[in-house]
Amino acid sequence: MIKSITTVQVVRNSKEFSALADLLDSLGLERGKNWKTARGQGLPFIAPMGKVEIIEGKEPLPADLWVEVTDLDSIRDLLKKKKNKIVSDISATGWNSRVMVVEPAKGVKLAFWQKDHSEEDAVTGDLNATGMRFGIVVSRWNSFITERLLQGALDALRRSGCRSEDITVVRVPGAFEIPSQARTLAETGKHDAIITLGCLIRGETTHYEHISTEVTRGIGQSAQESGVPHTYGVLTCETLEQALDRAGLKAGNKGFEAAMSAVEMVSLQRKTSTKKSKRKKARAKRGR
Ligand code: DLZ
Repeated sequence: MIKSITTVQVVRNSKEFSALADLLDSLGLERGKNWKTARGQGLPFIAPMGKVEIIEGKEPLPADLWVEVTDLDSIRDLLKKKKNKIVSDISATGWNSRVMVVEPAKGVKLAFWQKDHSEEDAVTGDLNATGMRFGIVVSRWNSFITERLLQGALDALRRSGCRSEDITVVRVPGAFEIPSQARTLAETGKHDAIITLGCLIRGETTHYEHISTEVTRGIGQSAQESGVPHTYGVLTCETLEQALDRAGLKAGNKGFEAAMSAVEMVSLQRKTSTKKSKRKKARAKRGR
């Protein structure tokens, strides 16, 4: 049974190694376990989806590594900011996509590509947070976990282009207090989305079921009644170990994920909301 397939990209020296690692980091790929011997080093990056493609014929292939993205223009902005060498700028392919080739290390060419949106494509949110404003409600209970969630969320927002001054962080005592504060922030009309972060651990909380149900219900209700997207980064775990895994160890960082979902939801809401609801929002803003 196959467990995984790895595409290897060899670079010439440790400087190029770091340059490529920085690039993949900045694109948000998850780092795997690195290795180092007297003869070299390796660092895997885990993509959300991988495939091995066999090709035959005369189709031009300007790179060995092909990275499919959801927002090619934002990737170009990011790569330019990081002073990566763009070998060929965004251009249309003959197969309903756009492609751009970069060379982060000599001879290492990466092609970034995005499928053209066809009429039947579903409407989806983009992951570009430029110009968006976020409120983050984070609880202090189990702060060694929730602070990691907060760092993950801030990291996600900044990497997506959100300015620090457009992020408001509010701390509450425990998870139980998250919904009311989330609603208060949502009702100010100053935030495009609210990100909620907390950590409930069953073993430490006698009323675990009651609190977690109430917190989840309250956050959902605040989202529905305010019309402001809320995302859920409240961990509900059996043990501390499980919580640690979800706050940056084995199972990623749920704060990062909640923040990315918030960016996507704001973008989606902007694309799908009616003129009437946009006018209502603008009126609320003027009245604040
Ligand atoms: C009281 C309590 C307990 C026992 N456990 C947790 C927990 O695991 N995670 C959490 O965020 N908060 C906990 N709390 C605090 C409550 O959420 C709330 O802050 C207090 O009961 C005060 O209203």
